[in-house]
Amino acid sequence: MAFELPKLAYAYDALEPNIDVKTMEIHHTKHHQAYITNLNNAIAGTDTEKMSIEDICKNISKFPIAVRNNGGGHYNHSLFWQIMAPNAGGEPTGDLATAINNAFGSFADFKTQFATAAATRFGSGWAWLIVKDGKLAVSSTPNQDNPLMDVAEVKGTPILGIDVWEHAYYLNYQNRRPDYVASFWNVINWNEVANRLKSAK
Ligand code: MN3
Repeated sequence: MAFELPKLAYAYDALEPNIDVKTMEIHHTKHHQAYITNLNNAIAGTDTEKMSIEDICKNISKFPIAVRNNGGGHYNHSLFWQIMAPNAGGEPTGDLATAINNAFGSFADFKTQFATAAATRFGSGWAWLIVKDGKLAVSSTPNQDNPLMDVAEVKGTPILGIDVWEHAYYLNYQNRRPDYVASFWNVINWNEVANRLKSAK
């Protein structure tokens, strides 16, 4: 079974004005599709075709770089589309809010750490909120790596992630990555992040 581009649960213009329609459309249909096409080409005819994308990531050191880059790209973007939603944002509640307060002191302190990780990731990459040893932590990874990968500097289960490749924001924000990160808070689907926390524990 080849990997396929997941459908979005909302329209390309649904995250306006925080993420513009053109960026969403190109990001999903061109960038994410390219990672999937290249991943499928890299694993065609091998046993890897039977593996889940999560298991591929967890064993990524055993694979060629094309699988690392494109498999990571597929996993990361699949998560990214789900942890965003229209009419979202605000602050998390319930167990997720408690876990954030326990790990970072407050939601404001978490936001600062996450935004700093996103702003200071040099070049292309991702910033993450992960579950590590049952607790929440912030990390970042280069390129299309992610914290599931056995090569990650900080390993854990990602429950929230932001794409800080220029293709994720350049049309609307040009070089202003911090402005893009600031707008990202308006589109976070905290229900999905809370569900991922539950599954990760
Ligand atoms: Mn991207």
